[in-house]
Amino acid sequence: MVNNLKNDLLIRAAFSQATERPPVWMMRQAGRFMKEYWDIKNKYSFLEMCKTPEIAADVTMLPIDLLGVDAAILFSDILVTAEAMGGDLSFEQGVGPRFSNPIRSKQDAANLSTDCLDKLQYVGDAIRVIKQRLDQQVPLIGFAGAPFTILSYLVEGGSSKDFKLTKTLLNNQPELAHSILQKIADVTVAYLNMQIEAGVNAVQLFDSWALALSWNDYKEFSHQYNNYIISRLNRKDVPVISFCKGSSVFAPLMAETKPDVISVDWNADLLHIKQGLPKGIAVQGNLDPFVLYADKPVIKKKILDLFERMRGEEGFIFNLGHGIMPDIPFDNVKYAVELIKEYRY
Ligand code: 1CP
Repeated sequence: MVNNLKNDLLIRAAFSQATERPPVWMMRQAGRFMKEYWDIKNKYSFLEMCKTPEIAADVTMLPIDLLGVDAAILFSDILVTAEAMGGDLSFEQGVGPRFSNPIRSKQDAANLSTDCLDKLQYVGDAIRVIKQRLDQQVPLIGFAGAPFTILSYLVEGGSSKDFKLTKTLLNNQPELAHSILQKIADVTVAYLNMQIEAGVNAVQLFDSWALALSWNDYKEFSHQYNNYIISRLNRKDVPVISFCKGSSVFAPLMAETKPDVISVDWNADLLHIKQGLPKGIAVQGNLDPFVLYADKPVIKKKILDLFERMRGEEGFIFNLGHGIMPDIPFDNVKYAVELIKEYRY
């Protein structure tokens, strides 16, 4: 494989090649559990941080400099595509993301733009600054939200506990749902290919809330769009990671979309999932992030148990089953990363 990375553990594992230990990075590693994040966040709004390449680069670099993880993930958010399409997005402290113009009618859907890549150029600019800062130390992961998860925010107008409005839309007006999902899928293809063009070394598709769906609804409203996206990426030597909460159940369908890696939530036995996948698909995961609240001997045992379980398997990337919570002690995260970096197969 041709890359100039000084540390390419993540890329090798993603392509199911042998590594001397599992590579480690953590979803939401560039975030609120770090004091240094708040030092920056207290000066700017979240969207200002995303849209100012130098600041996005500063935040992206925090977990590289302070934790020493094996990959950087672009500092941004999955909802920037929805904003570029016309969603009026804000992030309120303690409330989370909000769209003041939720999409509920045919007219709302018709108003969504797909010709909006120019509005996302700041992400390409951020990637170029980050790549310079990284100087090939570790790979940079780009990402986007998957259509169903983005749809849920657009329809609900923000986060949701039960996805009631989204599911009612899927049930009562499936054609309207499909028209929105298709628009999001088209924007996502262009957006991820722009990130690849700008220099990311891997991409992850986040379908965080897929677990809300039944098997049949997942197939109809999530899977086919993820397949549409993944099959249109200019992958070259850029591995594609497919993540959803619900991957314990949906992994066989996710595999049909031919990602290089499936990122698995914490419910399933990771070895069992891996052995059920076609050869050549790697797994990422799957420590319960709540373990990182525990005492260090417990953290150690749970990580080593996972590694023992996965021993001998090529194509394993350590990660959490979902993102780090903001109040997890930094010291525990650092401990986990150091433990993993000392481990040898
Ligand atoms: O107030 C603040 O300081 C902003 C908090 C914050 C941060 C640090 C948000 C708002 N987004 C982010 C960064 C972010 N979001 C990254 C950066 C890279 C990283 O460190 O991993 C990434 C990859 C995301 C992706 C994201 N945003 C997802 C998918 C991943 C997941 O955890 O499932 C989702 C669902 C979002 C929506 C979102 N944006 C922000 C919040 C607090 C949320 C979640 C709200 C909810 O639970 O519905």
